[in-house]
Amino acid sequence: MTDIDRAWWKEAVVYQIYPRSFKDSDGDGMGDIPGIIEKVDYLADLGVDCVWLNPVYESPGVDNGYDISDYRAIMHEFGTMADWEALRDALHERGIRLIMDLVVNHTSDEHAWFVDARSATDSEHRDYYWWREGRDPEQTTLDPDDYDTPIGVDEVPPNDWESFFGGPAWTYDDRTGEWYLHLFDERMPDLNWETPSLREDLFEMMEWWLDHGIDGFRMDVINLISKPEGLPDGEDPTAIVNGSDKFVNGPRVHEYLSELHDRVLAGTDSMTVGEMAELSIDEAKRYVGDDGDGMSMVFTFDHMRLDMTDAGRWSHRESSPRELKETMTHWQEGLADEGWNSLFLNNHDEPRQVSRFGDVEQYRRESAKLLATLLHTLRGTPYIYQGEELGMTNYPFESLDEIRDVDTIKNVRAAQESGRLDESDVMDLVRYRTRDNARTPMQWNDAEHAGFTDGNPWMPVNPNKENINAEDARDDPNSIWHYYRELIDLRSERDVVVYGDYDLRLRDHESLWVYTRTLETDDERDSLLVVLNFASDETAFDPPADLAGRDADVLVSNYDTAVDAVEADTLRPWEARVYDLH
Ligand code: TEU
Repeated sequence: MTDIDRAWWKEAVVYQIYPRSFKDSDGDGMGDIPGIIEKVDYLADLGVDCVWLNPVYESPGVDNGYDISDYRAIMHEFGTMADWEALRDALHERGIRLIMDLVVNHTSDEHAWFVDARSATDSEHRDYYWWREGRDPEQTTLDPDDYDTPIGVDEVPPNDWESFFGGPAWTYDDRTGEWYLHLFDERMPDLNWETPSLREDLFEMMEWWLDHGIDGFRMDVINLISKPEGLPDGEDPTAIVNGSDKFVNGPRVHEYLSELHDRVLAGTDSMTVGEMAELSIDEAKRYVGDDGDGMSMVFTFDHMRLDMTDAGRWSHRESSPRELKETMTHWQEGLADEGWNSLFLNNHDEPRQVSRFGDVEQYRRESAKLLATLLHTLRGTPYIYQGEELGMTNYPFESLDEIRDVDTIKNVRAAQESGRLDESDVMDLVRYRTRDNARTPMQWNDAEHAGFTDGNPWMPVNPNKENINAEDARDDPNSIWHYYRELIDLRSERDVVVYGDYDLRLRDHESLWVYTRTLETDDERDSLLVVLNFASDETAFDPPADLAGRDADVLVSNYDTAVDAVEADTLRPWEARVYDLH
């Protein structure tokens, strides 16, 4: 018997908006908040329940807004605080909630706190960041030539940690002769959560946004905020970046997040989703479990690493549908009894899902619909990344000159310099992996810039906007867009889709992903069977014995399918079926 522990954020479908690339209202080629307001009816028609808005705060734009210089101001290219309030109201009027991106592992180096901190070793905000003296190269295995230090400064950093964006995680600041930590770009210094007044300033900022009527936060790299005593060198050569064995899920992270929850979120109906790479099930339960830190759910990334070798993101290996099934099933089963999964296959940091996991050449529409069926019938909260509902694809980049993403530019340069990446492989890998695949403008129609802007877009529009765009999709009843609507409607109509137990069947099948969702409450037993053919070939489906012959009808399918029972059948390429079991 399933006791239903209801929550709005479990029942919701969340739509992620990357504001730079969603809709430009003033012709400067950059998306903005008034542009989003123009599209709130589009979101309401799609049927989503919540918007996750990527950062719109004041920022110099080193990392497209993840480098915040003022947490309480809107970046002027995106509009004003009045525009933001109008967007909030427009969404709420349509029953759509709004969660904001919370970036509190680091700030921009232009934030007033860092400007003050770097001015003097005894400045008021010095301890808001991580400052340390360098080390004598002789005392380490580090090579001074690997670091940019002024002539006469014969030092290496305080430890050997590396940045996610390539290169060292420390930069020498000659104003005070010390090094500061940045796990991302050198213009994004890490905040030191050990400083109580910093935590208080951050909690007050979060309360300020909740008082402005938001419904929760997506918490950027939130499991990096605690760094270990002494900042020791990394010890795990297989770590995703050197040192991440030390700073991921650090010693005080749960203390900090519990304090944050008790101080800011307790007693509110807000939702929090923590972005957490490198997470185990047990560690996840410490964040989202019954005795955890009070977070609603987490973004985990095991399934985003399957096509990488041990060399990390800037590598590529072929992964299989079975690996994806096993990895996502691990999390379905791992959080079945406590905690809650987020469900996504792309976002602003990842390639487009139909290009990565589907068959964009032969079966783009069918495979996009199959991936949508998976994300909207697993147990957890589905996240739709802007354009996914159209089956938008990766962009055909020809040259590194077209790339704007700091992560791609710096990592590819570091890989080339270290010889890890041959010149001949660079563009294939960049085309496959770059975050810019997700940041090309939303394709509204087949006009010159896909209806995104009347100006020159900051990123090139995908030429396939000719046949992949919202206007055509909405006019085509068989489009991917209408299929998403069907899935979203199914979720709102049937509790079993949200709360039903997940039970994987045909576990060893290489290309079929078959599972039931079952919800037994005091007054009903509801069961669905989901059958997905992750292949560009026909695949025989032999139902599990206990389901063979069971009366059923097909609620949703990406082909015309009419059956009245669960029977052996041949599934067509990328065929997806959701059976209602009677
Ligand atoms: O991403 C965190 C994270 O894991 C990324 O650094 C990822 O490793 C990188 O994007 C390459 O895959 C969050 C935000 O989603 C990302 O957009 C920011 O660049 C990053 O944090 C720093 O704030």
